[in-house]
Amino acid sequence: MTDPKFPADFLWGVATSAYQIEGAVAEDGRGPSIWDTFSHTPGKTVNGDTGDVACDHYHRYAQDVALIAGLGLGGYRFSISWSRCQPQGKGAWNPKGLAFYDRLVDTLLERGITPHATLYHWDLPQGLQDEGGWLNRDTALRFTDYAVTMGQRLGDRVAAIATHNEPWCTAFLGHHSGKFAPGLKDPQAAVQVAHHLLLSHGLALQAMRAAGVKAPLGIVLNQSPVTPASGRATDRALAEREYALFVRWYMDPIFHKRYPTASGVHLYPQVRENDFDAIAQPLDFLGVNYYTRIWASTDEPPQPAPAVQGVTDMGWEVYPEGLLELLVGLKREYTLPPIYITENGMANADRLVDGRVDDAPRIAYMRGHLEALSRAIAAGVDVRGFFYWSLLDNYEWDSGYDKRFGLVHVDYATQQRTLKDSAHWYRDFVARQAAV
Ligand code: IFM
Repeated sequence: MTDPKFPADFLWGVATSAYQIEGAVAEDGRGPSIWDTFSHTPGKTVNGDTGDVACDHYHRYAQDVALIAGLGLGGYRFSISWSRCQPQGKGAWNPKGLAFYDRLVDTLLERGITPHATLYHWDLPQGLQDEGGWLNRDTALRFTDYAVTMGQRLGDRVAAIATHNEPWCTAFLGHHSGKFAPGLKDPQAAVQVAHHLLLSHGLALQAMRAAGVKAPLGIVLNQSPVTPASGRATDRALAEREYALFVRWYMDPIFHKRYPTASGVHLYPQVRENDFDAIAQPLDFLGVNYYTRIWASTDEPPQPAPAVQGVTDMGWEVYPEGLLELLVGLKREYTLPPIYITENGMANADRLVDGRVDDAPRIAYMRGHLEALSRAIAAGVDVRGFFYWSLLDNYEWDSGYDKRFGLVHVDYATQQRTLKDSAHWYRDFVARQAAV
């Protein structure tokens, strides 16, 4: 099989996030986050798993950076734990927490790996949650202060700073379905939280630029195309509504200074004058996380997606063409900045047998998505890099340690790391790209 061919300067990387890998939750002055509280609440996560130890990356970061270097990758996307740097989310800073990210960034640079930082990957300091969390508009101002401090500290050494990772998840899973921290179940709260997240993004971009932060600035959104289950008007209307809520809700305020309207969308947040002006800051890049498509069926029970290419261990349909459909659709609808695929990957029921993990389905998933991505680039979408999710098996939120997304297998009892077959495949694929 011939490889799809990517531009010579395309950035190949892997991604992680702080709470999912760092552990060391009570060390060196880190304050608690909403995920510490949530994961320690009985019944919220599979097996009651928490991120207390996770991959122990806080202590093993140099070994993990060496793994990335060994794979021949040029990029690493990580997130910063706000409460490690500013334990209460406002007020005093924690020198030891700040020093950890200095060390991480410097170690990456020594190894020739380009750091891409994300400021917020769902772990709000618990102190701010106690004052209302993202429902409190003031949190957007606290986030702006945090962004400026981190931007000034790291902005001369990282190649990108994203404000938020997947605000849909914080808003919807955190405040509507209640599956994620802080576990609220209030649809009106969810749209208000989404608005405050977007506002915080825009205010942070403005403030970081005003403070002279040098790194390119953007946001990371989880996105999917939506396929109506049939040609029926009801399914098509549902598909339009789902796309409005999942994709346009975050794109339209940034690119068009408004929330989308679609039939059946009836919840809107309170928006103050000038909020859209604040939100719609120019982006230096857009991060797109793609895993699967959404299937819109109004049948009762809803028809499942055909999933002819299988499903992952999360139960998500494998649908690589969706990445092409999504990107081409975005390009048609918005004036896009350069794009990075900041996450793409699959959970697989991996097993370590005699020192080897045979994860052929992951290799097929990666190959399929990279082919789709190369077609999107050929269609004119300006994509600059790809980060596989994730470097390591890690803490998959409410699914605990049950779901394995890593290129590298982690034995949580010993913290032993073992490259899976997919890691070898990715390393060879990237090497072949450089060789052509
Ligand atoms: O593990 C998550 C990550 O934190 C955000 N994007 C999706 C991944 C897989 O569920």
